[in-house]
Amino acid sequence: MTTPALLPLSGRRLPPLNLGASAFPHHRATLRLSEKFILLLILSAFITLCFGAFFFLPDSSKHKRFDLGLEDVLIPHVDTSKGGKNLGGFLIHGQGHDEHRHREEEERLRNKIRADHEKALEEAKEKLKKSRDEIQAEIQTEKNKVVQELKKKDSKPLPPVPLPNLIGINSGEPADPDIREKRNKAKEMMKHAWDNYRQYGWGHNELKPIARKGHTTNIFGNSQMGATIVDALDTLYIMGLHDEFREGQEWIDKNLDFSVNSEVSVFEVNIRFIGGLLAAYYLSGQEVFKIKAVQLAGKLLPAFNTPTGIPWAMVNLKSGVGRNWGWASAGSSILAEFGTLHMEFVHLSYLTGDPVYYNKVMHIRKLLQKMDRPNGLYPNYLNPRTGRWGQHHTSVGGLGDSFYEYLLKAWLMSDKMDTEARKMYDDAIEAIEKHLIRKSNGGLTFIGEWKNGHLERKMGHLTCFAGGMFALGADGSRDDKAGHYLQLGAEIAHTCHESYDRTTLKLGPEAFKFDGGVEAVAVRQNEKYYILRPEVIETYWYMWRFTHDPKYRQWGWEATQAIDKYCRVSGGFSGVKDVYSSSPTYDDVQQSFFLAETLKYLYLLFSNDDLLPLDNWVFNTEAHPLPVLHLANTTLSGNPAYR
Ligand code: DMJ
Repeated sequence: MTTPALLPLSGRRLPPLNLGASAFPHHRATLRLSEKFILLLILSAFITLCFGAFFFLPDSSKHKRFDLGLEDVLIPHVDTSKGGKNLGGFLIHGQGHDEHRHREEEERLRNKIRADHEKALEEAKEKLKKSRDEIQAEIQTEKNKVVQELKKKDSKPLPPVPLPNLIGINSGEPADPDIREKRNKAKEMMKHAWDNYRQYGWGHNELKPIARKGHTTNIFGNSQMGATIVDALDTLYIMGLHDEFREGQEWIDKNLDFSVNSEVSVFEVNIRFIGGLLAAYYLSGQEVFKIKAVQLAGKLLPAFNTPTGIPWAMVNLKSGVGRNWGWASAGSSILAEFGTLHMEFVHLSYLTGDPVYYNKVMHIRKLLQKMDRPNGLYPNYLNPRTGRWGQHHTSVGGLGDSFYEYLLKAWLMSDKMDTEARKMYDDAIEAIEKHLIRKSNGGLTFIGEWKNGHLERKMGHLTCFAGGMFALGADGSRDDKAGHYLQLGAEIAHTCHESYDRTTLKLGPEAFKFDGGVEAVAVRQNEKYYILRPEVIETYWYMWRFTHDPKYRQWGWEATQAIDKYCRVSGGFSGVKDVYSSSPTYDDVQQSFFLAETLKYLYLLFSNDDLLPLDNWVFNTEAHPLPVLHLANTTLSGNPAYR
């Protein structure tokens, strides 16, 4: 799923504060000070003000507050032993009361204020004497203390659960030297992408390989969450890049912090971060990944606090406040977003023994089951307040795609016990085949988009994942139509290959048409880009696993070469803006999914099938492998792990 019209990141940094040469004789330059430092200055100014007020305002205690003939005065006091009457913390004393004691009291207070004031001024002066680096180091130490405290609070020990069958983690070396070389090429590309991110973008979400600096988009919020590190971990692991894996683990252990005032996409954070952390945990056995995944999941839960339980698209990790994308039809949540949580959330319940995650996603499923579906199709938009569909648009590409994928994968992941998910998948695919899948005049099978009863004859790069999905779902299909679905998968793979082959760069456009004499070609300028997406290669890999037809490896190799030739730059890999142009310009973004998915699928395509076998592993929509949970002789909700 992609989110159209990604908004620029709204950085919320404090503006640089110019204190000038007189404030900092040794530091003439403009300094950007931390919040703490600014607070200190404000505090010091405030104390000065109080101090001044105390000395220079007229002495109010000498004035009579009430002219009742009693000439009473009000002074702050709480001692009632002198026979006075306590009125809300103030003591009323009669005329002739010991004025001496009164003055002493005043003097004592003045002295105390003077001493406090001087102490605060001294402290402030001391701070100002320190260099910028020293101040920053102090602030960092304070921050670390807080993070450690939070860590202690958050990392309650999780109950031990039996680990599922983790087969085929370190296998896959092909005997054929030619295939081995191709596999090594995928690994070398991974190393190039990682090393450059390591050098120029470390800790940022993504890399700008040409500007050679960090990059982010609004899906990750406004903080540096190291999206590329988390997304890349399992690819590094299966490629045997263990030093790089350890570097990533260390960064995550020390720096990945979710207590940040940052609004993130629930879907993206789930598939990339929770999926990535869970896969890293299962592959490596390192507890830190499981703990981080559970901490993060806890931060996403407030997104489900809507009248229907359909989550908001975005949530602020600190405040828990959620909302939807401004561009979504009638304030709706998006099918591919709230419908792509199931795999990760079931694993979270399995690993923690806490049913809360499982219940959230099952609630979504139950709600969807009850709803009317126009022509049997699921619209992309659902309003989380009213529980009603928004616009009747249906897509197997952006906004819809991974919802269908997760129905199938929920069934596979449950060791085929979750037959309810399989039924929903079968029903949905039948409706899609009837209303959305067509053959072009030139004989290419394509999946169009359904818009208010009309079929748009356009297919997105994202939709190309469906070839692999049909093949994966062939076994176990209704009416034993395995052959039919494998064939459908092959036809989609062929169409998507054509969309690559009909370009100058041999890389696929974002969307392509089957209309007005055009076949598998992008027409609009803003649909001609390639941003290192994985879906076509993903389908080649599934088709290879199920058929072993060498053409899929051949097509995968063509894509590898094209990416290496046109997207590789010295600072990493970049997307290109026009795949039909012989001198393309770069978009200067190395997407985290390039490391998580594109390069992983290429590596798997040139590996033997015993690396992460599909009977034991199910890949989430970001290509993070999660093991099948063998919950034999029980239903999901009846499994003790979920109670
Ligand atoms: C990935 O983040 C995931 O595959 C998602 O489901 C949709 N597409 C992007 C990459 O294209």
